[in-house]
Formats: sequence, C-alpha cells, structure tokens
Amino acid sequence: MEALILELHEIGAVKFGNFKLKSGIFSPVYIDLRLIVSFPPLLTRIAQTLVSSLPRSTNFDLVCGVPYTALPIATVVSVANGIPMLMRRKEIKDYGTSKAIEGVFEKDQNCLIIEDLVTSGASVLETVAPLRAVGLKVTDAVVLIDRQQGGRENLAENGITLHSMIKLTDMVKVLKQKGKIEEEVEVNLLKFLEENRRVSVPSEEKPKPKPRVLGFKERSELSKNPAGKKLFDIMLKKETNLCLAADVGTAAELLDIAEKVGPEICLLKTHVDILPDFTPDFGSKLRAIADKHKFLIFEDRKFADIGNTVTMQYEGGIFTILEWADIINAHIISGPGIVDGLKLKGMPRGRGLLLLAEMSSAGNLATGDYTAAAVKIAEAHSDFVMGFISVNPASWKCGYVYPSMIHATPGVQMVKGGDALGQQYNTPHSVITERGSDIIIVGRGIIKADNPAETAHEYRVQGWNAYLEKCSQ
Ligand code: 5BU
Repeated sequence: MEALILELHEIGAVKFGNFKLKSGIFSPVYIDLRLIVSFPPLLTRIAQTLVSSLPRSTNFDLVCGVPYTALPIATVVSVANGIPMLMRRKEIKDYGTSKAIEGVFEKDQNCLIIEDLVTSGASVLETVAPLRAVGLKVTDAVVLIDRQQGGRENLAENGITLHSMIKLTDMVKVLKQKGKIEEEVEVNLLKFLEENRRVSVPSEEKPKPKPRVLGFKERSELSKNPAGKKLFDIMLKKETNLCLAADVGTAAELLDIAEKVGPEICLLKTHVDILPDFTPDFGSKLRAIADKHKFLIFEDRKFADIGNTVTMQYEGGIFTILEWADIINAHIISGPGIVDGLKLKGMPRGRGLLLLAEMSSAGNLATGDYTAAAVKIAEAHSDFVMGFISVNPASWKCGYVYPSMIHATPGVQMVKGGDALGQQYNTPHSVITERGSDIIIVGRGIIKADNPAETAHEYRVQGWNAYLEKCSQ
C-alpha cells in the first residue's frame, strides 16, 4: 500500500493547497485520480488490489463504476477478474432506449460499486439508486481512497458497506514518513479532518438534470413529418432560423422580396388572400424561388373549420394552397377533426401542419388548457403535425418535451414593443433562448426596413447566434 501511495503522489494525483470540493467545503488536500488512465501498470495494480482487498464474504455478480473517474478502474476489474460490468448513464438519453443502466443483468443479482474516492458518499448513492431501481441488489462499495469524512457512515445508513484500500490519514502518514510533505501539512490536514468528520450528503440527493438542448440535427431524426425534417435540415445547412412574414401589398412585390431575402431564410410565410394580383401561376413562381434559395413555403391560412370543410379550403378555391405550400397552420378550436381533414389531403403530398398553440396578440385566448389541448392533438398526429405556432413554449406546463416538433414564433422585432392593433414583439434572443422557440417569424421588422435583405441578414445572425447559445448551455 505504501508503494501505491508514493506512486499516486509521484504522478501528481495528490495535491496539497486549498481546494474547493464538490460538497462545497475547502480542503487542504485534493486527490485527482483521473490521471491514472495515463499509467496503465498503476491502473492494473489498483484494480487488482481493489478486489483482493475485499473480505471473502463479499458477494457480487456484477461490478459498476461510478462515472466518470471510476469507469476505467471498473473496466479493468471486470476484464482482469472476468466479472461482467454495468454502466450507469450520468445523462439519460431522451431518444433510443433511454436506459439509465447499460449492460446485461438479472433482477436480484448483486452489484459491487467501484469508486475512486469517497467524501460524503453522495456520488456512490447517485449510482446505487438507478441500480436498485432496476431490481439489482447493492450492499457493498469499494473505494481506492476514503477521505474519512462521513462517506462510510452515510453509505451504511443506506445499507452499503464501504471497503477502502487507502484511508486519507494513512496516506498522509506515509507521505510524511517518506519526507514528501512537511509536518505542518500533516498537522493542517489532520485538523481539517477533525473539523470535517461528517460531510453530509446534499439533501437533494441528486441534482435535477437540466434538460439537454438537442440540436436541429438530432431533432430532424426525431421528426416524423417529412416537411418538419426538411425544415430542420434546411435550418442546419443554411444556418438560419429566420422566417420572413412576407406581408407585402402585391404578389409581384412578394416574389421580389422572396428573391432578395431568400438566401437569409429557412421559411417564407404568406397570406395569399391579401394579394390583389394573385394568379394561378403564383404558386409555381414562388416555388421556383424557394427551390433556388432552399427555403420552404408556409401559408399562414389559419384553418379553423370542421374537417370536411378544411379539406376543400386547402385544396380548392382560387388559391389551391395544397399545390404550393409546404406548410400550413390551423386553430384547434373545432377539435381534432380539423387535423384529420387537412391530413387527408396534405399527408400524401408530404406537407406539414403547425398547430396554433399560442398567439402573439394581446388578450388572445390561446393559453393554458387550450395550449395543452393543442400539444395533445399534435402528439396524436405527429406524422402530420410538425410543430406549433408558439410564443413561450418554455413555460408550457403541459410539457415542452417534444424535440421532434418545431416551435415557430411570430411577434419578433429587434426591440420589445408592439403595434397599435395588439401585436406584441419580443427580441430574437429572448424568443429563442428564454422562451424556448426555434424559429423567429419577422414581418414588418424586415419588409418596412430600408434594405430588407440587409435587415433580414441581421435578424438571421441574431436568431442563429441565439440558437447556438442555447445549444451550448
Ligand atoms: P409582423 O409584421 O412581424 O408583426 O408580422 C407578424 C406576422 O405573423 C403576420 O403575418 C401575422 O399574421 C402573423 N402572426 C402573428 O403575428 N401572430 C400570431 O399569433 C400568428 C401569426 Br398565429
């Protein structure tokens, strides 16, 4: 053991000074065992000694290392002794199998916990909980170094016997004897241990994991709707989450601005019923521009009628929206039949639907239970519903948990404010980061600007940077 202590000191795994520990207390010694992966013979020796130091009566079928530092130790223990290993995920995926424990096991098998260093025992308990939750028995934990600060007692209270190879006091004694540290350091450390005999396990045993922000790439894979997938892919490829609300006076102006702003946007939103010069070839002309600049077309028709009527409104009339719009939207006021109706026509054409879960205008009624109902309907029709018109999805109690859905937000300008008719504006940064949206829909902020293309570029940069910031959090 003496040789091992000296070697750990030699490689710099034991440092003396003033260090803040995970538990929040300051310590005159810091032990960093992450280094041992760089010293294979040492790692092998540690793994061998760990198992041989256990009392014969210790009974286990499996081993599981506490992530991350003890993972290589557990792996070597497993391989050297032919004992199967399990891995506990620190971050549980929200896709795939979403398993907390990886590996093969049977209920009631005994699992030995392997840890590098124990202070309060909190990390060991974080690993024990999911193992016990899947039906495994955990009665013993073995640790390379016990800091003697309550870990043994805290674990015992949870039915776990702690076996340690090296106790901190022994380590300090050896280092002092071998002239590696001054007497003052030893005295200081023993005093510290005396004063911090019991570091309690934080009452919140496990810090609540912050939901990880998935990027558009992962979310594209989750989307079940072809238009949704396409939009995620365009956003990523073009690096833009800007949608232009092209509320201009004529179809000619619309095609003109689409051409100019096209390179900056992922989506162009229309209200075709405001165009006095609309002609049947409008759709194909806009489609050509969309294909050239790689953006999708969203007709903000806000269907609201019963299923049967919307099928006709979608496909027929003079606008023949189904022909040229990749995406449409709908209120849910009439119930889920509206989605069935639109889906009947849109699905075979690979179209997508955004449900109006919220609106941007002051005093609107799309809140609370109404928003929750929209989410429920979307869930039930995720093959056709690709997302929502939303204003503050981060606040949804019903669950902002649908990474497969795209959240597009109108009411966006560079400064917070509103217009004289109830429109309310938030900034691109706030919409994407604080409010949890994906796409900023900007109308007058761009079309009324002196240079719409340049202004669109500014919105694009702000929107995209906010997305990158969100992903890096
Ligand atoms: P603005 O010029 O950026 O205010 O235009 C906003 C656009 O978004 C406009 O076309 C509206 O019809 C559209 N919109 C909205 O403002 N608020 C909503 O809740 C919905 C759509 Br839904």
